[in-house]
Amino acid sequence: MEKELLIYIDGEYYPKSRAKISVYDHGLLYGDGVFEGIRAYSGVVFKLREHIDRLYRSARVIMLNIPLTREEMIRAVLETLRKNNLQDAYIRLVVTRGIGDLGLDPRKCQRPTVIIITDIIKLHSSEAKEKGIRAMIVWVKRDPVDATSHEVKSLNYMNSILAKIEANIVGYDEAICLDKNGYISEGAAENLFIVKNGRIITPPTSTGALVGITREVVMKLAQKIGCTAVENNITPTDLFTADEAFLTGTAAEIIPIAEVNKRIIGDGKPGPLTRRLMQEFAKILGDPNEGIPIHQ
Ligand code: PXG
Repeated sequence: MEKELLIYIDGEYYPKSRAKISVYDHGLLYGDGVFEGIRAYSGVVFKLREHIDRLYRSARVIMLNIPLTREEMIRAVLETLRKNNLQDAYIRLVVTRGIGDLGLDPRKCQRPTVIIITDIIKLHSSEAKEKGIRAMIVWVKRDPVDATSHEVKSLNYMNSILAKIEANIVGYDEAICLDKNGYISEGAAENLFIVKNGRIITPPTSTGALVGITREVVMKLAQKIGCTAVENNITPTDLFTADEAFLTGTAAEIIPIAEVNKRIIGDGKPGPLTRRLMQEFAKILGDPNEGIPIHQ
């Protein structure tokens, strides 16, 4: 039998089939917790420190005291990868409010649950990267910044799941959410960019979008190749008439958008700037300066 992956739960390692938490955990009962999705490429955990910083920022907003220091958390992630002998991996870090009673009061939860899953990554189809995807602006509005917006990367993902369901039922590859003012916010689990007159534009996080790590990397890469990258409100019309459009995310990396609600973006093929950014992005993956090596 193939050796099972080991999962970290509260300092202990369990084989995948036996890695379980209580049904009284408020992460399950209320989506009360925070998480990160991270990747390792060729033995380097890409932007690990940035992900850890975002995790602790999310935790601060929901007043969750993570029982590990950032350095301990980094060591635990690396150790889990080493135990599983992984070089290229998808890493899911979850910190829940922990075990409580059936009421939602978080004060009943004594100790947060810390989970680190490291697994092989299921790649997006290469066809999506070569041809671009078909996306749909859905009726589900991105939760606003005075509610459960994705400014906090919480376990409460119903907003994104509803959006994804809408795209699924009509056969689109991805969903795009507007904010409550009608501006583009982001995809179900990706940030969105458009290219107009050689400039790249992404919506501000005041639309409820996540401060994506890939989003930051792409904005820096754009500047490096001499292209202006700005945050600005994007209307559906701006998106329909963009020269190019693409999505970014840890799992997605950079994915060109070929079509939105049946409007062809540009000439319907991945545009030159999108392709250039995809090339630049591929170059930094696995670079020890762009993350933390698993074996140090
Ligand atoms: N927006 C949202 C709402 C997200 O959940 C991104 C943007 C991109 O952020 P990063 O930091 O990854 O560049 C995300 C990413 C998956 C998956 O397996 C991805 C995410 C969450 C859950 C699953 O595709 N988040």
